[in-house]
Amino acid sequence: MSKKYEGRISELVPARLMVLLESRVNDPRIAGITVTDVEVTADTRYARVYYSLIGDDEAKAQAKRGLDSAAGFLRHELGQTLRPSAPPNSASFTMNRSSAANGWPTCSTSCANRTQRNRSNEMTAKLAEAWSEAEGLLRRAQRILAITHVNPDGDAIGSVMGFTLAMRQLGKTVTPACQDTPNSRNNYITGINDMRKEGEGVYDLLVAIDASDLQRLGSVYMPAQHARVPMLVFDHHITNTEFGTVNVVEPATSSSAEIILKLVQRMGLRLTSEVATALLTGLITDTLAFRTSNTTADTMAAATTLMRAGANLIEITQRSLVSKPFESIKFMAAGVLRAKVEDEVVWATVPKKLRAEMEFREQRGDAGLVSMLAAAQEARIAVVFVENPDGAIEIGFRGQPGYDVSQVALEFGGGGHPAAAGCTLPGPMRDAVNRVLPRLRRVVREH
Ligand SMILES: [Mn+2]
Repeated sequence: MSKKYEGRISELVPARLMVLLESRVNDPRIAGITVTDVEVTADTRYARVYYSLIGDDEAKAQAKRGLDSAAGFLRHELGQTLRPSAPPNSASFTMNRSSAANGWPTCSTSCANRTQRNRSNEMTAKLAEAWSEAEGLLRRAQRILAITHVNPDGDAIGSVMGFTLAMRQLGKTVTPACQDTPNSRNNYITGINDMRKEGEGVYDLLVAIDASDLQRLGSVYMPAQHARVPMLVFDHHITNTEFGTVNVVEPATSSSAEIILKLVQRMGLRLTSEVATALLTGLITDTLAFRTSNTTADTMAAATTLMRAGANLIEITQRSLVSKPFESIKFMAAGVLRAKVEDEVVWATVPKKLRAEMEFREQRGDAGLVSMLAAAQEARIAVVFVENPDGAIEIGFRGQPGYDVSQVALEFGGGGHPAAAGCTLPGPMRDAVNRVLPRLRRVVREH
């Protein structure tokens, strides 16, 4: 499974570019091009895009002009995804129009398979190298800012706190940070009150945990201050854009917490019951208590290790997953009543005013509605559209085994896992629904 995932990650940045070209640039001159590969220099200042095009010289000349005029826009948009190590104005994006990639479409199947296999071996070697570079960066660092993603879930909080508590054993100053306040249900995690909401300060290493792209770090990441500080990424999202200086990305792993456990073991740190409690929270919430398809034998082994170290499975499951305020149960029930099943897609919209009507204090999120709807036997995919206070529509997807919703989320600028993903679109609600539902119906139809 991991080989399949590894092969796919390296296709995600080209995929993101293709989406930008098709849905945002909208220039007929570049309609026929296919982005085949993107190389980004280690300092991320230069990107070289390989593309192929079937057509005569005139069509190629037209495409060249189209790409030249779109380069500024693409550079900006990609900069939102990749981390610029210099202020955006001085970042450079080079469209490579060499014929290097022109032969690819005529490549035979065996050639394509060979490319895939080489890529897979390269990825394994790359990951091993990333792990040892990560360890080196951490050992050398003295002041670490550990950032997790906006609207943090249990894995975000558990893995960033597990990391923080473990690295402090080495005498380092570690500051955990997240743009948004963690849910109070996670208050049993030691040190959670140390979490800061901004990234101001002098740091010699940034560590991004459980975030698939730079934007997910929200306002904690401050380009003016942080762009020249090395960044280490630990993540398990298949849609990770590898925006760090060093990227430890393992999409076949259940949770970022499982990756942080490996880090603790590799670095010979003590697995205290506080560290184990934080990390087991990540495992439990990202697998919905070992029920989702990302749960592997390795996940269960990791859970055993964490329990032996003193983490209480029953209490953590109860507090981080099962128990919730009664008002949130009522809110979810109201959402369920609004849901419909059409063409094997179960979907519901949650307008802003529903929160007020149900006296639901939380301003964001779906209170678990999409996971509940995903239980519908009549549907293959579940989707919930939540209108945020600012009018943006936050969309959560769940797919049954074999249905990949991460690709759909990615196409709409989001990300996630094959079985659970999300994205945010501009409002109004009706526009977001009209864009997303037909795409999901196609996933079901083409399955
Ligand atoms: Mn996670």
